[in-house]
Amino acid sequence: MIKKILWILAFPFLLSCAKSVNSDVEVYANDFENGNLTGITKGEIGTFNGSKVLGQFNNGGFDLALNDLPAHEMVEVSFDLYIHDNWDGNAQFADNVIGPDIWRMRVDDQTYINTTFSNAACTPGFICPPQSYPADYPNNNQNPRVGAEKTKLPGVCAQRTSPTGTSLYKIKKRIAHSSANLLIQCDDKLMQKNVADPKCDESWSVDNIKVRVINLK
Ligand SMILES: [Ca+2]
Ligand SMILES: [Ca+2]
Repeated sequence: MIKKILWILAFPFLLSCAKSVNSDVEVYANDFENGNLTGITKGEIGTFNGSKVLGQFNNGGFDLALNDLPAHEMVEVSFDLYIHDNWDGNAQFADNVIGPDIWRMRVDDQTYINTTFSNAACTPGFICPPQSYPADYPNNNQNPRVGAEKTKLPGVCAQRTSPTGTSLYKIKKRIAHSSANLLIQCDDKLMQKNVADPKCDESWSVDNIKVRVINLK
């Protein structure tokens, strides 16, 4: 009888051992507070609003490579995306002097986000350029800051006033994926030809990157 009870108690554990991983496992989490750039190329640590972040970027970006992942069917990639200062969204007028301001995320060389953000102040009497997010660029026109989790956080550039400051977007993508290697790439194609220091006019950074691997069975 005792043997039977032990077997019943042990059975779920034997079943879980038969699986290669649990159903949902966090394999990467980085808030950048300790300066950890393992697996990241091209990125550097900055600060924003009292927190360490990856950035700020303008005509740049970062790669995050993860290897030796446990067996899985999906990955979930999530992070905070800060859009700093005067992004111009879909703006294409005046010979592309100020836009479009494109931001992209690719996973294993496949594009999952190819969008624009507008952080324009929308002052009466001035053109208020739309953004593509949460849809992709081109052919989508949303109001500035649609989909943002927070707006009017501080700006990053002391030399230039930014009435709209920084907008925070929560990015989360679940992707069918089974390879043991994962390459996440985020970059921008920011356009700002009419200022001496474009990075001071518009830039971006990320924080709290998390990657989970998921089995559906
Ligand atoms: Ca941080
Ligand atoms: Ca611009």
